[in-house]
This record gives sequence, C-alpha cells and structure tokens, in this order.
Amino acid sequence: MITKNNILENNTAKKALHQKRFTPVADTLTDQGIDVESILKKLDTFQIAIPSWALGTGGTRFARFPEGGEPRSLEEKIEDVGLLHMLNASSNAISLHIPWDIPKDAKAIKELASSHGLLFDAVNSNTFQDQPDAKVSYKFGSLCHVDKHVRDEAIAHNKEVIDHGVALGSKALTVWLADGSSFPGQLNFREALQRTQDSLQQIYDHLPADWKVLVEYKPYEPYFYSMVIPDWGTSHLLASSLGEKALSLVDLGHHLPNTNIEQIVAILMMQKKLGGFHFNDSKYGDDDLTVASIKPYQFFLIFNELVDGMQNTKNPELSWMIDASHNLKDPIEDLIQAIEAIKIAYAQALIVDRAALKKAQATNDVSAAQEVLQNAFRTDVRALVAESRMRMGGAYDPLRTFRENQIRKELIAKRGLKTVATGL
Ligand code: AOS
Ligand code: ZN
Ligand code: ZN
Ligand code: ZN
Repeated sequence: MITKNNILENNTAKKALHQKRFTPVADTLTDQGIDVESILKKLDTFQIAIPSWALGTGGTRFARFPEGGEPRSLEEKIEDVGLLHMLNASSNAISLHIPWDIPKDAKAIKELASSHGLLFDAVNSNTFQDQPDAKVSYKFGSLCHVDKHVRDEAIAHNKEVIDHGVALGSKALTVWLADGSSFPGQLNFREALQRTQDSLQQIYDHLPADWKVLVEYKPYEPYFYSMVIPDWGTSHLLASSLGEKALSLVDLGHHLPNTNIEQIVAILMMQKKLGGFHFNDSKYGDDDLTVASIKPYQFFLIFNELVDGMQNTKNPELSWMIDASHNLKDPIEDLIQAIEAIKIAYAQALIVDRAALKKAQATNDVSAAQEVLQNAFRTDVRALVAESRMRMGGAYDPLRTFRENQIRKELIAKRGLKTVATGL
C-alpha cells in the first residue's frame, strides 16, 4: 500500500511543474491586493467529513454494479477514509450511519481512526428502514408515526445513536427523516409535524451539553405526496422550537429544481441556525452526484454566502460533510473529486473582492457586482489548492496518485471482487 513517503517523493518530483502553475496565479492575486498566504492558511485547515456509507458503490433501485474491493467492515471503511485523508489532507473525519456501521468496540474503533488521523463528525440515525430484528415497522413513519410505540422505538434509537457518538468523541447527531405520505389524506399534516416536534424534543433532551442536533429536510422521496420536513423553513421552525443546540442541515440535493440555495444559506446564517452541509450535486432531485459536477457556479455562489456568513454573522461552526452516491465511478475517485471541488469553490469564494462587492451593492452597480463574483469564479485556483494540500502532506494530484499506485487493484486483491459495503 501507498505510504506518506511515496507521496512526498512524488511531490518532490512534481515541484517544478507545480511552481510553473502556482507562481502566475499567486502573482495575479497579489497584484489584486489579495493576501495569498492567508488564503492558503484557510485552505490548510479546511476539513470535510466522509460519510461511512459512501465508500461502497451505490446503486439505483434498478441495479447496483459493484466496483470490487469495497470495505467489508467499519474498520475497512476507516482505512479507506484514512487513505483519502493521506492523499488530500482534507478529510480528517468520518460521519457514521447507525446501524449500518455500529462500532462494537468504540475504544478500538476510536484508536484505529486516530491512528489514521481521523475524528468522528456527526452520527446519523436511521429510521427509514426496518432492521431484521425490528420490533416495530417504520413503513408509515417514525418520529411522526400515529402509534406511540413506534415513535418511542424511533426516539430510543436516536438516543442510542447519540450514545454511540459520545463513545467515539462525536459532537452532533444528524436526523434525516423519511417520514411522509404518498397520497392525499394519508396524514394529517399538522398532527404529523406536532408529533415529530414532540419526538425530536425528547431526543434533544438526551443531547450532551456540547452537542448539536442537525435537522435535515427534503421535499420528496421516499414519499411522493408530502414529507413531514419538506423544506428549510420547516427544518428551521423545528430547530428554533427545540433550542440552541438544534440547527438546520442543508443537503444540496434536497431542493426542487432551481431553488436559490445560496439565499437559504444566507438566511439561515443570519438566524445563526445553519448547522452544516451534505455536499453533492443534482440535476433533477436527490441525485447525489459528485459535488459541482453539474452546477459549479451555483456551488461557488453558495460558498460565497458561506464565506460572507462566516465573516459577518455569529453562526456556529459548521459541519462539512459529503453525502454522495457513487454508481458509476470508483467511490474513492469520486470522493477525491468531491473534496477537490469543495476546496476550489472555497478558494474562489475566499478571493472574492468583498470591499468591491459591498461598494457595488451600495451604489446599485449591478454590472460591477457581477464582475466581482465572476472574476473570482473564473480564476483558476487549482494550483492554490494543490499548494495548500502539499504543505499539509497531501499529494500533488490525489486522483493520479490513486491511479498510478493501482490502489483499487490492491484493495480488490485484499478484499475480493465481490464485496458489498453497507449503505444505500
Ligand atoms: C437522504 O436522502 C439523506 O440525504 C440522508 O442524509 C441519508 O441519511 C443519507 O443519504 C444516507 O442514506
Ligand atoms: Zn443527506
Ligand atoms: Zn439525500
Ligand atoms: Zn442527497
């Protein structure tokens, strides 16, 4: 398997090539009055959590075409995230989904993760499937269910997930509810939301003092008439009524086409209620495609609001997580591309001339405002991202390194061709 030393040796070999790319962009930015060093420092420490369910090949409801060499256990998932982190120096955390990835021996799992330099970000509960030993069924909902027994089971599960998270050093619970209805009349909207709020309150009361609960929303799927938490407004309403530790989580694929997500980000940050992200991209719905593979400009505009919000609001620190499904690509390659896309958008948002933008806004100079944003978006910052990555010990070109070292081939040799990782 590839080592840190291999990466460093390769970086040294690429040094001249890198300088040729890095110097012109650094000079151009410096000429524009931008402090390149301070931008690099921000990139250096930026970390994005990898979900434990994204390391295997996903599928659609029609078929799944496994890549081979998928992690067969939580331990192997941690190894894969460790490998990713070694390559890109930007994914130092893992977001666990329970019960898909129950840490049987929390201490050992924590130690293994830390040997790879990894922490645990938000833990995710799962009340959208019936597990083999389930006492109740979530077919008609979980926290919103009409039957108190079912709600109690779902609440107890969420509390257990918090407990698992505590043992691992995690600091947040993400709740995504599949609860909803597929036909008019099936659910009383008001009562379903009220039951959900009451159930969430019980989960909230189980949170340790330094924890957060992140409430995800989604307009449709798996139900196709109504979802109990369909949009950011409902998520925000719940988070506000629950208390300070409750925040909204934005999954980029959980909006109807053309929704202005950047505005949602701005509003939630103004309210100090944005908790974090599930990064992915979407063309039609919850497609879970690679970050910025479809709408890179929108993604940049979202980061532009994030940077503005991080500088000018008191919004709490955000949880950055990927939530993607890899149907056609090698999951590790896809994650490498996702992290790269996130860092590019972040870097572009950091080089936005905020003073010029403010001035354009104050004088209603619409053309100038557009120029400011597009100047940043059209700057090729890849060499900046590479510079920061190499400073942090990552690879000059993680995807290339992954391929040249034939890592997937090695994983297949070790784990087999017909392995199936837990997840969707
Ligand atoms: C589902 O659509 C949501 O994006 C959730 O975050 C979900 O828990 C995750 O995708 C794992 O399936
Ligand atoms: Zn999500
Ligand atoms: Zn989703
Ligand atoms: Zn999604």
